[in-house]
Amino acid sequence: MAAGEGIALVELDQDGVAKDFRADVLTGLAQEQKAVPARWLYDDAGSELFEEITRLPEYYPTRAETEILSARGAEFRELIGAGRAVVEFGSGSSVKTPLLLEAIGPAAYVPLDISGDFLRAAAADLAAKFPELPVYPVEADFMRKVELPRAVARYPKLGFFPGSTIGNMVPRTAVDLLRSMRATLGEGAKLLIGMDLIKDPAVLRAAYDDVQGVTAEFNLNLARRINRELGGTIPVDKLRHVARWNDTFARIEMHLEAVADLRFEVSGRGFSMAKGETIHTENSHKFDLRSQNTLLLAGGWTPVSRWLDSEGRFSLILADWTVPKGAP
Ligand code: AVJ
Repeated sequence: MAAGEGIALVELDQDGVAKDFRADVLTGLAQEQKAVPARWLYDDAGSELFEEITRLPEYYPTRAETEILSARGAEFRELIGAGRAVVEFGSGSSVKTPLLLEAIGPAAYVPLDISGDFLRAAAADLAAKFPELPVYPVEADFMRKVELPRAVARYPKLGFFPGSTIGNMVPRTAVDLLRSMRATLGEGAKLLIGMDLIKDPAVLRAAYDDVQGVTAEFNLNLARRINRELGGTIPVDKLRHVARWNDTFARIEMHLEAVADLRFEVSGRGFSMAKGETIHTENSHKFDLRSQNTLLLAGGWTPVSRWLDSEGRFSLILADWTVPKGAP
């Protein structure tokens, strides 16, 4: 069976995507600090490279979060309860999602993703693993309120947002997303969200600049994608992957740094970079326990429980839709 066969989906508008990519790149390269939104890292090649990253010895987040999901199933079941509709923000991981579903015994599973292809593949995968579980994939941009399928209207919801993907957003965007999730999930919902923790910057830098150079390839793939899809002439061999710890904003930043003065074109427009100048390609914010609470509360979610992996590197937080009443 083809991935997702029999699961109805609105087709993604590929022309629209290409236009958005061009607009984001042309705008971003014209800025004083060149920057391209991180979502464009994830074409097919980029998504495969990210999968490879999750298996690197230096990249601890995936292993740490998976450890929590495997070890704490009974507690999830107790605190979340059976019979919810699990709404996953993003297509779902073939490892993490089954661990959660196995633990809590949900009534339905609703993966949300902007990319129809990943969504179809993930939904088919899940449906095969859990033949009894109704799966309702929705192709949508979850940065805004999403209309959920009518079939899950009667169930209380559990939002699932693993991977510390929230950390890719600057705080004001993260808060917008948390509020959209609140609107999407509705009264009585809970949210299980992964957030990476602040730690020794050397450990963080290694996680984003591995010795095998896979993360470098992942970052450089963005320049290759620009050349491929937008008629670019970026000399990729003159760009260098850099992972920096920005302590003020508590985030790892990925940049592509020019190792010489460069001139190139994208979609017929000329750009230049002085040696040492960078294109900022991704932020990965890290948190301490209080900054996690503050971010969640600002987004309308009350933290109720938190789990760390055995080495204290990563956390999963359960939050509640109910906002505490109190003065002022
Ligand atoms: C998928 C966004 C969670 O920020 O750790 C990994 C992406 N970038 N290595 C992260 C990423 C470089 C990853 N997220």
